[in-house]
Amino acid sequence: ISTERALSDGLLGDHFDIAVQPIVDLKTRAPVGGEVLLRLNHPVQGALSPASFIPVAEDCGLMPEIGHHVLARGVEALSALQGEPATAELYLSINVSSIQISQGFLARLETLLSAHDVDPRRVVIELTESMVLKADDGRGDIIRRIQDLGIRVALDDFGTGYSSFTYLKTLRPDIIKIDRSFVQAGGSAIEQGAGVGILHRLEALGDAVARVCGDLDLPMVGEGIESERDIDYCLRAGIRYGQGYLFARPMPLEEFIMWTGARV
Ligand code: G
Ligand code: G
Ligand code: MN
Ligand code: NA
Repeated sequence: ISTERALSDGLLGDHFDIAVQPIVDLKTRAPVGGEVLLRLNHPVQGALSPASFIPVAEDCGLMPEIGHHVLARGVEALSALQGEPATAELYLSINVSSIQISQGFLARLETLLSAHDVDPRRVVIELTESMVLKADDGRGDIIRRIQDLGIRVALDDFGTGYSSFTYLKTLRPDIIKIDRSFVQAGGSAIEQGAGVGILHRLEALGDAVARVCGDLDLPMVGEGIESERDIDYCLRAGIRYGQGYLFARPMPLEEFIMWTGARV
């Protein structure tokens, strides 16, 4: 069957789920939050990767509905974390696709937060820079109103687009997520036999990105931390927080609550 069909089956049959990956303070290794990641477990096709089905969902118009589902599950997850003293302070970072950002999104988010009595300061909305945020298309205003509620906005995959630095001015994010290509170029990639020339170029670009964000006092989260070398690089570059397989893979919410509860 087609991916489009699997997506509509997924919505009808409630086969979408979320996984959560811990985000830690790289100095203490204590968890500070988690990233909510969408999963689709199709009864026939098995687990499908969001990297492949999200573009299809956007093309066939199903992304808003899938996005609403993730948002609701993310806020419910925050409410569950609030129930345990050990995890009540953690934040969750929810990926939002550009086509979801509308007046309706803002209203929905506010309704969810008050229905579940969740503090907006524990919500991070993760946007990718590859979704072009033109200052004049109205999304910039909505993003500012999201921030006015106390919700933080993170810029994902930072440094991989064409105009990264201009986004810092137009969007004014609260958190920057440093793409794993930079983290690993400065850290573990050399062990994995990547070419030295490309690594040096990536490392120089990563250093520049980290320096600009550091100068702006923007907290940074290093992605794709797979070895101690990646942690060392992040701390040298001023990247205080991180996520990656070295700490934990994305996991079901119940596991995330146990994992973080045992470590905070
Ligand atoms: O979890 P995984 O590495 O398979 O995710 C692959 C890609 O899909 C990542 O780029 C991630 O940001 C994106 N992604 C995961 N969950 C969501 C989601 O709920 N909404 C959107 N828009 N993107 C997501
Ligand atoms: O940037 P984005 O939101 O797409 O990143 C989330 C994706 O990164 C998820 O698909 C997650 O599974 C993946 N991921 C998380 N940690 C690691 C890691 O240490 N190494 C690699 N290769 N991918 C990771
Ligand atoms: Mn992300
Ligand atoms: Na990313």
